[in-house]
Amino acid sequence: MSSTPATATPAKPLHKNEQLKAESNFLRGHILRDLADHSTGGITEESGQLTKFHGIYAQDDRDLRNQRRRENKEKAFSFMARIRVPGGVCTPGQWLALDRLADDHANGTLKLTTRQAFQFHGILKGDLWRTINGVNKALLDTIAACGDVNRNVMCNPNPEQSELHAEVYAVTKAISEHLLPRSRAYHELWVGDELVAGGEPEAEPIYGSTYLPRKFKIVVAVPPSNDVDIYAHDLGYIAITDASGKLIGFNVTVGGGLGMSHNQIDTFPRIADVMGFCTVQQAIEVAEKVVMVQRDYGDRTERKHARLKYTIEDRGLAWFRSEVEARLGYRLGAPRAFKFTHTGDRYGWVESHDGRSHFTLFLMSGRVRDDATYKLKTALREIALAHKGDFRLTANQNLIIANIAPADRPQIEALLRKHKLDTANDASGLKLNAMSCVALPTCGLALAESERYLPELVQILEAEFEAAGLRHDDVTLRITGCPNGCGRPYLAEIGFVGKSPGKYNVYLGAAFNGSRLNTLFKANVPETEIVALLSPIIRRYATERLEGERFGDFTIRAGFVKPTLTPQDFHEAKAAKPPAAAPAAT
Ligand code: SRM
Ligand code: SF4
Repeated sequence: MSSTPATATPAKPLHKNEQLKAESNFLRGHILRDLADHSTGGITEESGQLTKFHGIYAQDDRDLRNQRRRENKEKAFSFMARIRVPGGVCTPGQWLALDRLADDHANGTLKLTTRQAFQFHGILKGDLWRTINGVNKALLDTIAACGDVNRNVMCNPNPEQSELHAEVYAVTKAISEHLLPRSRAYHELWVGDELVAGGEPEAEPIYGSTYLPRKFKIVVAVPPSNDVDIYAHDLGYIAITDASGKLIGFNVTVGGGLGMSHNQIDTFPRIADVMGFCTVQQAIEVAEKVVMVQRDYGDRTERKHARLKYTIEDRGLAWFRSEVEARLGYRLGAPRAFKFTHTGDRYGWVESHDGRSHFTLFLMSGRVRDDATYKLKTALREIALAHKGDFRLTANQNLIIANIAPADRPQIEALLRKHKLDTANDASGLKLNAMSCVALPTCGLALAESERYLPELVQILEAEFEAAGLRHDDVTLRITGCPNGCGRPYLAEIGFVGKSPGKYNVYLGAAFNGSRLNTLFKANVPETEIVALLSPIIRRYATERLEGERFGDFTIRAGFVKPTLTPQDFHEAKAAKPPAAAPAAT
């Protein structure tokens, strides 16, 4: 097994990040030097690229940018840290530790992400070490939560099917562990007291010294729930069970991804393909080989073209499968039948067959904070103090208070009542299926508001649904502040993608079960025109829909948008344009 990527001579020069990674001494670079530099609250661009591999993003408060510029001050730098939580499972003790760290060193909020992770925002440079060290003391970490490596591995958190979940979760954890970078840099920098030595020879048997061309994401879905949005990810596993409900293996999906750039036709969201079937025992090596093929063939010259979806799009699924199979030394099986019915979460109480109870709670944008109107963080802290089971972060930014023993349920119920969380799920079908990305003020890439606009957006649209008699209809609504797709807007029945302040591209027509992308309905829509644009469609849906017809399906049947935005459409659009440069790494 080679430890360095076997790339042929590239037609284009490698992206500068490739050299940075190669010369970083396995992700150390000058991070330590930059952290010790008290003359600035930031770090260098190079260190900013490397800290991502440690789960840390350099950011600045964009609300303050203009003022700071006027005052001739440097940007209001701070850091975001993403905490890896494989499968989204954490203990009440870990929740409490993060709750405290958020108050002590970050902006006092906890953010549950669309990939079952936590984020802290607003950590000042001087507090970074204590924060990351504190995370590790809570037996969590931020390793590889970002960067050109495999990230947090997600899985369906459903505690109802507890035995199946335990099996699926075990595979999820094992894949996650197997694909972690082997470099000791993270531990030297953030965990141990010793300074970075860097003298020990190291190797990255899976990644090589330049890691992957780009980020890599893996999820495990358990039908009929597609809560993890399997088609949006580089590599996915669809759990297949026998007649008795026992896990027998997985359909393997590859090549999903959502990020795109406005007005760049060569970048596009892509639905993953089902590549084959593997047994439970084969799942880890399949992940390893898929990652290695992408390591060797992914485009290292153009980061916007470096995700696995483009490797597969350019070379074809058959080629990709045969590369993976050649490295495995065996053929993958034929995919088995499966059916997804929905992407969202199922709210409220459920009981598993062992008598334990689980409560799924809607959290707007996954943000946990205390503010003047409501003290959600305090409420969840009190629950964590009392709770003896575990917490599950969902792929929809929600929270499951899971595994409550029968004797403990009255106490949790009382706390939910006390904090009015027992009624938090009595919201409209639109709200309960709504997600946003973070966007302003922390995200450096945001073109428009997202998390801060979602409550208003939900309010104005749910009024329309309610007026049409559709308050309890589940319709997926997702918004992002830019086209990168962090809130998976291209898989929403109604998707908003930020174009510029106050303006959004509006997408319609995705499948409720996450199996079909939506299509651009109208570009550059000002916030003030959203209701006028969508209200007639909502009203027609109420009166013209067929029995059981979903909103996304209706918008297609009624002719508001074309059926789907498939890779084929992009091929055709591309064919109409002069050919793009050939992929470089072969
Ligand atoms: Fe994302 C970059 C937030 C899920 C596609 N994403 C970012 C950054 C780090 C901005 C940056 O690079 O400077 C955002 C930090 C904002 C902040 O202030 O916190 C950010 N992404 C998020 C989160 C927190 C959104 C949320 O509100 O939950 C999600 C964290 C997930 C996690 O725990 O790991 C998040 N990002 C996603 C998803 C959804 C998913 O994976 O299910 C996508 C689309 C799927 C995909 O990867 O294709 C996504 N994020 C991106 C991209 C576009 C990647 C691409 O292939 O083009 C970027 C930009 C980039 O990588 O250059 C990005
Ligand atoms: Fe930032 Fe864009 Fe992701 Fe939103 S979608 S968090 S604006 S990168």
